[in-house]
Amino acid sequence: MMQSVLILIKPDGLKKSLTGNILTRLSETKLEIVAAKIVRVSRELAVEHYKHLKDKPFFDELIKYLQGELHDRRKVMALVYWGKDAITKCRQLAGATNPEEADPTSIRGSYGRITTSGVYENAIHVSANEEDAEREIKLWFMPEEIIVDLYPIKEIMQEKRKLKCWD
Ligand code: DAT
Ligand code: MG
Repeated sequence: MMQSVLILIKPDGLKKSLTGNILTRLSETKLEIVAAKIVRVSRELAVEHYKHLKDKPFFDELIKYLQGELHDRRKVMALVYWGKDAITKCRQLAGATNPEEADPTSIRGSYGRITTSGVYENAIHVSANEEDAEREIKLWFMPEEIIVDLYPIKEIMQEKRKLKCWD
């Protein structure tokens, strides 16, 4: 089944200079990258992304982690991969959520750790299923930032909207 999936290289992955290694591992899937960017993560974006975990005791630390406050790297790399069984392939390569339980050859098994305060630093986010993928891709990307039409769009006219452009 053709699927799209949101991948985030989290602040620990960036701080540890793992971007290249992680992208190399993901390239084993032969999936196509259809969107990519570096994002400064607002609290609102982080809370919306992880809203299914808002009642967990680790939620506040998790939000700080995604925002880069634990690593002094206030950015993540966001990508959309597209292709056959994209979610299954990327989840498999990423490994289990808990990096100590992840297959040691997986991305999280290789590069993740649990901090002394109990945060799972697992280097990478991968959407868990098609419903999550659609919600997350729409949260992190505008339609024009993705080079293929993944989901239906509508066009709206917006006047008096302030835009930054090159001088
Ligand atoms: P996944 O990232 O594998 O989809 P998830 O959506 O259940 O897993 O959790 C999102 C993130 O929250 C996960 O990458 C790390 C953190 N997390 C999950 N369970 C945790 C726990 N028991 N203790 C600490 N952090 C946890
Ligand atoms: Mg998840």
